[in-house]
Amino acid sequence: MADVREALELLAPQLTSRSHSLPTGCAPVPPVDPHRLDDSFPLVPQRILGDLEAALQPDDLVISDVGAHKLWVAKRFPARLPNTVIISNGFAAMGIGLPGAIAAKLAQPERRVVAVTGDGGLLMNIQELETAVRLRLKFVVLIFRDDGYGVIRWKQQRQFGRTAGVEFGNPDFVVLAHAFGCEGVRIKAASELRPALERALRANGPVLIDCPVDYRENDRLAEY
Ligand SMILES: Cc1ncc(C[n+]2csc(CCOP(=O)(O)OP(=O)(O)O)c2C)c(N)n1
Repeated sequence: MADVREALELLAPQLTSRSHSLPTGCAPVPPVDPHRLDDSFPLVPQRILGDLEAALQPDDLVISDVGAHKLWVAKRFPARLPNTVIISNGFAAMGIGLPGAIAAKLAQPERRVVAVTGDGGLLMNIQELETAVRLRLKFVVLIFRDDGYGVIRWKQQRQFGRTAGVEFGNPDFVVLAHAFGCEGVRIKAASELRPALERALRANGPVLIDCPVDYRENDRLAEY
């Protein structure tokens, strides 16, 4: 605890300037990740994001909810143009993905939009599918489904060697989508994802894609 002004005045003289090795505007180019071609099922996060990148144009919009999927988007999904990857950070409120996609389509109807979300975050605001259907908005919701609070499960396991209170049962997302009057697709093999994304991006209304994910890959998040 300290008085902010006093602390800053003491710290400021200790700052030294640092030279940046990269010119402004350039990011280091990450290595090509071989897991982007992984055919295993449930899908690894790298494969899901690789297929998403392949299905999208550089000016399409990706909006991420909060959870392990967000860490993957933040670290491994390249924003090819400014303001094309929007992430709930800071207070990091779960549940923003689906309403965020609705807001994006209302603000910029011509843009193609994909909300990337965990099953937990999606279920916090699933009622907004009614809004999307009523307003006839076209966008895709890509669910990283792991039947639990993935990032919390991962952190508990790393910190305590066990988990508690992080598993839950999901509704059948395809049936739920139909109940709201929109399309729902379940991915049953890695090869199905990219064509499903491409079809969903051409659809006439919101489409939910239920994509099972293998979060055992999360430890690789620290690799680069
Ligand atoms: C409204 C809200 N409640 C709780 C949290 C804490 N929290 C952050 S991530 C997370 C779990 C996310 O689970 P899920 O949406 O299924 O995504 P996954 O981690 O499985 O990708 C929780 C509970 C939060 N950020 N916001």
